[in-house]
Amino acid sequence: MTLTKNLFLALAGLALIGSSAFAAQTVVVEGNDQMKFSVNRIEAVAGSELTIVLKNVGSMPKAAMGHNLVVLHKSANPAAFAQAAAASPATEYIPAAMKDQILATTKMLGPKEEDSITFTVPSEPGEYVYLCSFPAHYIVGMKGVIVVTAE
Ligand SMILES: [Cu+2]
Repeated sequence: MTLTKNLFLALAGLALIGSSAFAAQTVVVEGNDQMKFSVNRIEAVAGSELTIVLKNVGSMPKAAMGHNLVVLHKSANPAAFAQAAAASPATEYIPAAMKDQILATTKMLGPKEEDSITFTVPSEPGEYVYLCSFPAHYIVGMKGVIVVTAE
């Protein structure tokens, strides 16, 4: 996605703050060589539109330090998902058998790459975990939560 479009989305999000009927927000999350996300908690209103931009700001090669951002359904088991993901290198660490647990996911990113996802926040309030599914990254804490509140 281009910088211009990112700026547009950010401005559009700002302009819509306070208007719950058209609530939308864009959150930029960085992933780094220390296997951490820069944002670990995102608050969102049920049914609103959420854009997450993931930027890999590290410099290690993708094969050793790739990052993605996978948003899971509330009912998913993040630890089990991460474990299955680690055994799925052919699909960039997305376990085919658990695709139905995914709300949205970015591509697996190498250094200095970025990707974004836009999706409708679930209507059911609660905590929705997001994680990086690269092997071992979830275990060392490359995860966060989207806290969904009622409209
Ligand atoms: Cu990662």
